[in-house]
Amino acid sequence: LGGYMRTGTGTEVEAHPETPRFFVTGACGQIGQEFLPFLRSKVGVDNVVASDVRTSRKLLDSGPFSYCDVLDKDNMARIILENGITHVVHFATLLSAIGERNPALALKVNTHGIQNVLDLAAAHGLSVYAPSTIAVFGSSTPRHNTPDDTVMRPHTMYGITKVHQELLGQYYHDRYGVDYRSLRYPGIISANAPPGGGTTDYGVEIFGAALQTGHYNCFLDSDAALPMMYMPDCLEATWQIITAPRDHLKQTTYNVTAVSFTPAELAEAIRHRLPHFSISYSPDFRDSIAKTWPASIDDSAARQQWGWAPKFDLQALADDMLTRLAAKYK
Ligand code: AKB
Repeated sequence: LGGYMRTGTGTEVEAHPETPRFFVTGACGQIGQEFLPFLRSKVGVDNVVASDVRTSRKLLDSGPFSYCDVLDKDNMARIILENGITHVVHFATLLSAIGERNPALALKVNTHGIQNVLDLAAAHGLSVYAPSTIAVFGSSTPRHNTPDDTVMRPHTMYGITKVHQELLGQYYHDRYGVDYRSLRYPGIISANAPPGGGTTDYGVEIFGAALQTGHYNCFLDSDAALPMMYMPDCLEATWQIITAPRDHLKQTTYNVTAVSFTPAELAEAIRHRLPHFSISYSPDFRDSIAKTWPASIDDSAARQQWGWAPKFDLQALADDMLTRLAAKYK
């Protein structure tokens, strides 16, 4: 990563003549809106061009922004070339639940978006980070401690497009030498970013409901165990894979996780702080999706090869969420 490549296994950075310049797609989305300020704090505001098909005053005031529909390759090429971009962070995607509501759009945006990014990366020597997801797995995948390399036969359009992304990223890496890197995100929980239309959104919604009404009606069943991660860990993991020395990486895509829990276990962790909190269950189509995903995943390769180590367990995550949201609602 040019001037920001981590040296050895440490987190220090070394100088490089070429200043890395980042282009972030989907900057208004769940991960994008938090990764953007995090990345700018690492590499400098002006070295990151944010993009999306929507924007906000806050985003426009925070640094460089360009309108970009990831389906429009020519516009993407223009932004990349005019800004001397060296790295693309590609977040623009339709998640699992929203993707099932509009599979045709999910197929188009998710597959053409990554193809455009990878084509431009091959043509202009760019590095690419694009997250994958636990949704690449399906009901024929081992459900517990799911390894990196295993059966990938997903049941959602989102999962299918992310298998396509993983294979395409590997192909462009092998065939054209594109430095393509990816993490399979579990459910991501954040006190700042609203959930983005996924199956794991209950893990964010539950905290707002707990503080505002003391009750949450969950769209997953009580026993729907899923791998999860708190946003600060997600930001760190993403930065670490982007900056990992290339020769440490033995694969293009890695499982990463922090904790696995069920809605009932999360409710219990909330009750440590809010003893009167109650939960009921009205499972919908998202519960059927969750039941085809791993209950836990094995991220030992990430831990061994580039030093991944999450900081937040279930109780630490719940406590921090409640503290932050309580301050926000004051
Ligand atoms: C979703 O629920 O669709 C996402 C994911 C696990 O990729 N949060």
